[in-house]
Amino acid sequence: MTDRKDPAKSSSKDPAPNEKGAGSAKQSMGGPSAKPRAARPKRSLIERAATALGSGTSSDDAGVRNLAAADRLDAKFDATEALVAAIPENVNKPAEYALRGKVPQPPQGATAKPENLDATASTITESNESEKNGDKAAPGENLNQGPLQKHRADSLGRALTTNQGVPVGDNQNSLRAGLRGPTLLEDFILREKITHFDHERIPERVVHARGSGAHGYFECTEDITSLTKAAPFAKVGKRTPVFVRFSTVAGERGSADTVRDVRGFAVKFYTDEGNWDLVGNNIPVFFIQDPMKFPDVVHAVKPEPHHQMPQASSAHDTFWDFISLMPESIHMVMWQMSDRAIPRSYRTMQGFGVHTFRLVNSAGEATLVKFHWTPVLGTHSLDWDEAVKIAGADPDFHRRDLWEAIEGGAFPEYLLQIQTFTEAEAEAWSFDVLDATKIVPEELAPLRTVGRLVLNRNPDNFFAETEQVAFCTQHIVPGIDFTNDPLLQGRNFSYLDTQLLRLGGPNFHEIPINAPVVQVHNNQRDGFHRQTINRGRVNYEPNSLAGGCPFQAGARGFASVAERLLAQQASTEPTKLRAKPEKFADHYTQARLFWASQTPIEREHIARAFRFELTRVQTQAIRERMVAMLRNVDEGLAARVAADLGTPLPEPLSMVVPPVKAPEVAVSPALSLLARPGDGRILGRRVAILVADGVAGAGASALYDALLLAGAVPRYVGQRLGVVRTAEGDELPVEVTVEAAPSVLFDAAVLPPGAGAAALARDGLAVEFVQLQYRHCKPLLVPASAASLAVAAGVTAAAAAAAGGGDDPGLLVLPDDEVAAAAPAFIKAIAMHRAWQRQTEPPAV
Ligand code: HDE
Repeated sequence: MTDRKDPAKSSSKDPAPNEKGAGSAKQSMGGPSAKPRAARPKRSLIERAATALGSGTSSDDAGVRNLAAADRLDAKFDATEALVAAIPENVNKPAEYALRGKVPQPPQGATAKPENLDATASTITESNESEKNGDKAAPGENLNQGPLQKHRADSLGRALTTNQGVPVGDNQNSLRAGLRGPTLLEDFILREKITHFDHERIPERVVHARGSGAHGYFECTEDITSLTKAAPFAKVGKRTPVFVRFSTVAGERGSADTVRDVRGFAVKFYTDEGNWDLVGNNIPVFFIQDPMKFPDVVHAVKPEPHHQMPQASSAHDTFWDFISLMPESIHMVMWQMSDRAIPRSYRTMQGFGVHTFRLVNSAGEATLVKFHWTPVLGTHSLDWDEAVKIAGADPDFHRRDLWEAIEGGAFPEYLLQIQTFTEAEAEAWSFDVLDATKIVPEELAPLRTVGRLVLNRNPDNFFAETEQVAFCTQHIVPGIDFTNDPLLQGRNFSYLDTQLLRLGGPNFHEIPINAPVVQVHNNQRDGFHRQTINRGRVNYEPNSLAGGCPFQAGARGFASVAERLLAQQASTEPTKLRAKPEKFADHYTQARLFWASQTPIEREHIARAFRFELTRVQTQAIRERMVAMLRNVDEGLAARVAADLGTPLPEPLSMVVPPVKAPEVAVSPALSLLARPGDGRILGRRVAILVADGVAGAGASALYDALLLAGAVPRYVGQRLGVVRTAEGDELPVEVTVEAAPSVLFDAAVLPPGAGAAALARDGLAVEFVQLQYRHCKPLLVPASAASLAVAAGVTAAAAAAAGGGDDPGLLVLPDDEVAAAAPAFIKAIAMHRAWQRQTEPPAV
């Protein structure tokens, strides 16, 4: 056991006393040695037997039992006396006070070891085992922790039972008084089943209700122990289990995945020093600067309260009314109108911790930090027209993509990158790092890769895991700390509060997906749905009746960074106030930086997104106010949106302070979505190979195999399920149809080589399939023999390319005999994601 006075001397990491062969309380574990006990009066046999029946022996003879119990109670009594005496006083009390101006360090709690484990037992009858009771508590162990295995249920070979374990004989008929008689209230089996069903739902999350989760691990890849002592970074190569939940923000639990919205990227690290939740988004800034405004921004974006429309969309009056009155939101809104808000996949979007946090090393030194998750497959998004159509064709598009990628072994992977900077550096910048509407440009603090996140296991049960997982920003571990970002401070209150209601009380940490993998020991007790059966009579600290356990961890425990708050304040500033610092008042500099850093096609998409959203707004004055706000970001953008809305250019909105004259960074290429094309692999990309009778089977199947080998998901797409006859006289299976799996569900397409194209050119659905592949700028492989289908779809560029013209890198027009060998070039085009250069306004097809 550790020395209370010098915890640093401890060789053991686990604060639990070694109970195996428990020593005497007189050999106190760091506490002063026990004083000799005063003689005590013997209790009468009757007195002792009253509490001891059945204890210690299972003899049927009451006399034998009573005698055994009496001896054991005596021993318990003696051991308790010794244990309590081993802690003669609370020696740690002085360490709670700053005496003579010296701030104390919390010491480890005083503990003593019982000479007999009965001393801390709730009851000496605990050794009476049964099939239900099992063995008594293992000393120092909370068996609720550890792998999820013990919580999984599998019904192979089992009969149906009620929740009480009673076998259910008939699961088809309720109990009736006669064949045509009324159903009986007595039918407890029916009532239990229906009641449980009626209570199956819990309140959905107020925001981020729609989500998908996966298990995996975080692996530390760089030694940053000089920056942080946080458990996941303890050693290069160390793996920490994680559960990740991706989500949309505005929509309800059953809403579509591909709506224009911010995405949640929440990671729960089950570290060996407790759970750390990094609850981030796929956009590095937020709408507001103060938690006071969170209910307002969420109310504004949610369906309007009178008619509950629109679902999962910001394209309505209340959202833009609010935003146009909240210039601090403009930076976030620029990101939200960009393609970042319509990701291709959870596997191809970034994640950000958003707030500035602190890393703390073992010497207690703190460094400011921003967290970034970067997908190794690159950042890729959908086209807006495509996103809208996917919402109908497959509302589970992102959920399915994540699930299938993991099932198929294409494990999603992200790098953890950090930006670190000192308080002095932050002080010198023109923006405030405590303002969640601002980024720290990479030019000022470069990204450093420190680890990787791999998602390699789908959950067994959506509700038990993905729905019940409870992320909380205040779940941090030693080595990580907060800053005074007011939004973060507000979140630290809000997340606990929300889980209490959503998960029905204060024991949500015991739900298997939320339970840490390390031991949990404290004196919190009771409450709805309590799972842990705590042994003993002690539920307070300090105590001596349980040998001081569980004890305060002292230097090994979490300690907040000792920040000098007053030093940051002007001497005239009141200590308690409601106001924001001056740098928070600059709302436009970074919105301009974002705009300046976008490529032309990204700018085009942003302008169109503003047009779409504001066209849906019904109130002209709100549209105008938004355009007036955009004038402060970019005159060209404002003029374009005004023209598209058919509205004259209004006066710019007034600004609280002018934008920074010479900002540290004017253009940051890293802010472009296209700056991270990925590692060239096409894992999980869905590729349609259109087929019809007469298709050249050899070419089609060679491509199919090559795509499969590259980790993509090729599918033979036809008009009807079944088979098509190939030109060679074989058969190819039709796996999906153009009706059930329309174009928008595929990243690329191959038109059928051989004689198949003619039939498809007469099928409106097949023609539309090709047309939308083209409109959405997806790679298209067009064998010369399929030119008729391309032309029917209006893809005249294919004809041009066939004739030797055209410079569309996504359009591969080839002689039929080159199709089979075209796989590498086609895969390269798919890895490029989209041939945006093809896009015209309005769309050419
Ligand atoms: Fe959240 N947020 N939030 N948020 N948030 C919730 O917690 C809240 C904010 C984020 O997959 C809720 O369990 C307040 C920023 C994610 O389960 C709730 C404020 C960022 C998730 C809540 C913010 C986020 C949530 C709803 C302003 C990006 C989903 C249900 C002070 C860094 C986590 C729940 C999951 C969920 C409150 C602002 C991200 C109500 C009060 C900024 C990814 O507690």
